[in-house]
Amino acid sequence: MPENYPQSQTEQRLGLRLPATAINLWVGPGGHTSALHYDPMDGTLMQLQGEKQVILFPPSQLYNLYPFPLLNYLRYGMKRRALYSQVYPDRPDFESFPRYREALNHCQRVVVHEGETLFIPAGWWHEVTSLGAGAVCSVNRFWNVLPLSRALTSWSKWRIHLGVAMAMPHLVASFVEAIASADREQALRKIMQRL
Ligand SMILES: O=C(O)CCC(=O)C(=O)O
Repeated sequence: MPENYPQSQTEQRLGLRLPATAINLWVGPGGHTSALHYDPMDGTLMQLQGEKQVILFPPSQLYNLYPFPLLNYLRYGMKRRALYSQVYPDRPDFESFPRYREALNHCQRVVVHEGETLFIPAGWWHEVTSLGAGAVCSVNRFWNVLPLSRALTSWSKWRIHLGVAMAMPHLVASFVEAIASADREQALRKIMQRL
């Protein structure tokens, strides 16, 4: 790990060694919600100011949470990704998504307070809501899944790699279109933001 990439004590204790991304800063008002999704990497969410409620479901509930279909990658590229659920936990539509009732039997809710770090293992679904009225601030970062056997046997992870491969034709077409467009720079930036 580079020297300028300090690891918190919690991350050390968890045995996280190989960062997969830089640190992301999340600042927003109370009431903001990051929609129910999972990440194909291990994640740590460190709370710097205010509190966040996190609703969690284990990877076993993948299909009870109705992820967007993989075929979306062919049609929309990286726009409607299969790591997002179609269910809104605070107003579930049981008629359209009946298996969500079963997922609720596996649901866990935690509140992350200032100074605390939540470890979210790869494949675990989470919806994150900032609590209170003031500004809420946290940082997260992602870690490569170790040991390798854990990564290789995770279907949640494989289906995302598969999706990215399926998005390639759409992505190439978008690049070609952007390069040919009048506002090339902005069009290219828009594509990069989605990756
Ligand atoms: O804090 C948030 O709103 C989202 C964080 C998140 O999704 C994560 O840490 O993986």
